[in-house]
Amino acid sequence: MSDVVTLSVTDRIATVTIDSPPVNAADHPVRAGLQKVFTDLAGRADYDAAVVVCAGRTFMAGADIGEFDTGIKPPHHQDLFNLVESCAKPVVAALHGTALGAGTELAMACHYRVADKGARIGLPELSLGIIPGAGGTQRAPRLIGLDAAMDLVLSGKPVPAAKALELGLVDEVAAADVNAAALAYAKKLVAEGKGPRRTCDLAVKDAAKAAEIIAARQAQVAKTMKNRTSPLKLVEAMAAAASLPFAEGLKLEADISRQLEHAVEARAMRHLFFADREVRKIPGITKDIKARPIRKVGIIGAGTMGGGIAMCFANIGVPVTIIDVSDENLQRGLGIIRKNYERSVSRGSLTAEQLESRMGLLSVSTDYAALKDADLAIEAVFEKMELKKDIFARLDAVLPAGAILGTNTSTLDIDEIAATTKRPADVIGLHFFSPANVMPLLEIVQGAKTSMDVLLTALDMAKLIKKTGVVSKVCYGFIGNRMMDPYGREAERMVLEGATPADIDGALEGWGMAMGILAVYDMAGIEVGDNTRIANPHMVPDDPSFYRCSALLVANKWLGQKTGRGYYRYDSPDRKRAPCPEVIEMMHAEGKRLNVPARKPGKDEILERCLYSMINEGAKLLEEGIALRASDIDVVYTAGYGFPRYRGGPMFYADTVGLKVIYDKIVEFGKTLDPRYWTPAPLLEKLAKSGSTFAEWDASKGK
Ligand code: T1G
Repeated sequence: MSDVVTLSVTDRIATVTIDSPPVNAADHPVRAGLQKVFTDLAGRADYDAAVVVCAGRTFMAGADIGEFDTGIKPPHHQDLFNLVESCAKPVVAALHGTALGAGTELAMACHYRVADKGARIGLPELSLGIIPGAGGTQRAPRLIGLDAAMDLVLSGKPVPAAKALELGLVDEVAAADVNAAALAYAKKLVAEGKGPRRTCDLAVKDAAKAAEIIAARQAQVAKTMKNRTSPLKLVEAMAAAASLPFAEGLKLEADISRQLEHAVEARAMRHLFFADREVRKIPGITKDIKARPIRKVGIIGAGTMGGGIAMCFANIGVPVTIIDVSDENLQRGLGIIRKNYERSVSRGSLTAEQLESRMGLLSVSTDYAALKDADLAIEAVFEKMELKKDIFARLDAVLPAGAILGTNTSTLDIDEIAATTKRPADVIGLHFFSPANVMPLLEIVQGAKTSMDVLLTALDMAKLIKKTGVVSKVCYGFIGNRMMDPYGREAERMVLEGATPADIDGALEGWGMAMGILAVYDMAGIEVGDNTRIANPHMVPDDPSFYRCSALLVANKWLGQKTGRGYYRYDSPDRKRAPCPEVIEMMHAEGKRLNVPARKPGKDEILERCLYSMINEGAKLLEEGIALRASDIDVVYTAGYGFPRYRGGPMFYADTVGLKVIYDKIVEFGKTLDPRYWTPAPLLEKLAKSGSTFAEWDASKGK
C-alpha cells in the first residue's frame, strides 16, 4: 500500500488517512492508495463505518494540476470516487483547510461530511479553464440543488463551513477537533443503524425549474465570461444532473473534461496557476536567508496611494504610522481610509468592529521621529526625484538599523534614490497599483544594491498582504509600464491615423482585455502619462506624433473621467463612456497636421499593433534581465493590467500565436509603419528563427 494513504481499524471504525504534503493533491500515488484501501474495505467485515481524513494543513486541495500536462494514469478520479461511494458501510469525510476541486468531489462521494469550523469548500475548476471532472457536476446538484451548485462552480469561490452546512454540502460543523467529530459522527450512524447515503441516489431538488435555471446561467456566462468555452460546457454538464441518469451524466462530464483539458484556455490558466507561484522563486534567495520582521510600518504620504498602502497593512493587523506635511493632509487621508472601510461595511465584506480595529491601528504624525521604531517605511509621494531624495535622507536619519526603506515610485530610478542613503542595501521599490488596497499586483523593484534578505522580506510581505509580488530590476517603467508604453503609443497613433477610441478599445475588449487602453488612460487620468513623459524627456523619441493625443487632451484640460471628458465623454447619469465627436475630430485633424499617413486599421491590425508591440518589449525586458522569466511578465499583465487569464498573459499568448508569426508581422510593420518602433527584439528574432518559445527560454534558464 502506498504510504500516502493508510488504513487503520479501531473499535470497528475504519480510518482512511491521506498524508501527501503539501496539499494532499489527488496525484497518482494518492489515487492508487485510495483505490487499494477501498478495494480492501469491500472485502472486510471487521468495521461498521469509515472516516476519510487528511493529515497536514488541508483536506485534499484538488487533482494534481501538473498531471494534466504529464498525463493522468488510472485510477481516474471519477472511477475512484465511484468506488468510494459504493462502499457498503457509511463513509464520513472530515474536512479541514481548503477542500477544493477533487477534494470536494471526494467529500461528496463520501456518504456524510463533517467540516472544521474554519474549513472552506469549493469547486474552483473554472479558474483552470476546466470543469469538475470527478463527479462534481453530477453530485453537487444532487446534494445542494442545481441552482446552488451552479453558484458554487461558476463563482469558483470556496464557501465557509457555516455556509456549506446551510447549503447541505456538509452535515455537521465540528465544535472542536474535526477528526474526532467525524469519528463520533460515524459511531452515531452505526448506533442509529444508518447505512450509506449515496449522493448518486439523491434527487435534484430543483429539477422542476431546471430549464429556467439553465437559461439564466447561460445568459450569465455569455455576459460575464465571454470568449471562453469552459463556463458554457460547465452549465451543460451540470444541467445533465437534472435530466440524465447519474451514469450518463458522469459520461458527459468525462467527455467534456477531456475536450477542455488540453484546449488553449485550460493550458493558459494552468500556466498561470504555476506562474503565480513561480514568481516567489528568486535565484540567490537561498534557504539560509531569513526575512526581516515587519511589526510596524511607516507610510510617507497621506494621499490616495499612501492611504491605500496603509490599509493593506492595517488589514492584516500591522500598526501603521502615516507621515505627511500637515495635519490637514493627514486628517483628509484618514477620512478617505475610513470612507473606504465604510464602503466595505455597507457591502457586508467588513464588520463595524473590524473597521474600528483597523482604524485603531493607524496613527498619524508630521514628525519623522514617529518612525523611530518602524521596521519598514514606504514613501508614496509625488513623482519628483528631489522630493523623494529629501524624504529618504530623513528616513535614513530616523529609522532604526535593519529597517527597510521602500519607495512606491512608478518610474524613477531606485538606485539614484538609494544612493542618497547610508544604507542602499535596505532600499527597495514597492510599486503598488491604484487603488493600492484593491489591486493585487505589487512590482518589487530590486535595486543594484538591494540585499537578498530585503528582497525575501518584500516577497513574504506581498503574500502576507495578499498581493502578487513580482520582482523587477531597475529600468524606466519596470515591467508593466515599460510594456504599456509601446502598447499605448500604437493605440494613440492609430487614432491620429483615423481610427476612433471606440475602434481601439472595442477591439481590445472584444479580444478579452478588461478595459481598452484609452479608457484606462481616462480612468487613471490622462495627465499621469503626460507628466511621466515630461519628467523623463530622455525616454521621449524625436517624433511629434508620440503620445500626441494625450498632450492635446491635457492641453485642453480634458483629463478623462474626473473632468467628464478625455478620449470619451462621461456626461450620462450613469457616467458610462460615450464617443466624443469633438475629441475625435481634434485628433484626426492633428493627425493630418502632422502628416501622419491615414489608415483605417481593422480589428486584427489593432490587436497586432497593440499586443505585438507589448510582446516585443517583453522580449527586451527578458534579454536585459529586468524580468526574470517570461512567466513573470504574464503574471504582471494578468494581475495588474487586465490581460485575460484565459489567454495566459502576453508571453504565453505569443507562444500560442507562434513567435515566427509575430516576428514576421513586426518585420512587415517595420516596412509599412515606423521602423523606429517596429524592430524585432533580438531575443524574439532568435527564438522565432529557431522555432522556439518563451516557455522554452524560461525552462532553458532553469527558471
Ligand atoms: N496540484 C498541484 N500542486 C498544487 C495544488 C494542486 N491542486 N495546489 C497547490 N499546489 C502546490 C503549489 O503549486 C505550491 O507548490 C504548493 O502546493 C503550495 O501551494 C478532477 C480537475 C490549496 C489554497 O485549483 O488554491 O481538482 O510553489 O503556494 O497559498 O475535478 O494551493 O510550493 O512548489 O498555493 O497555502 C482544483 C489549487 C484542481 C486548488 C493553498 N484545485 N491550490 O494555498 O499554498 S483541478 C485547485 C490552491 C481539480 C477535479 C479537478 C492553493 C491552496 P510550490 P500554495 P497556499
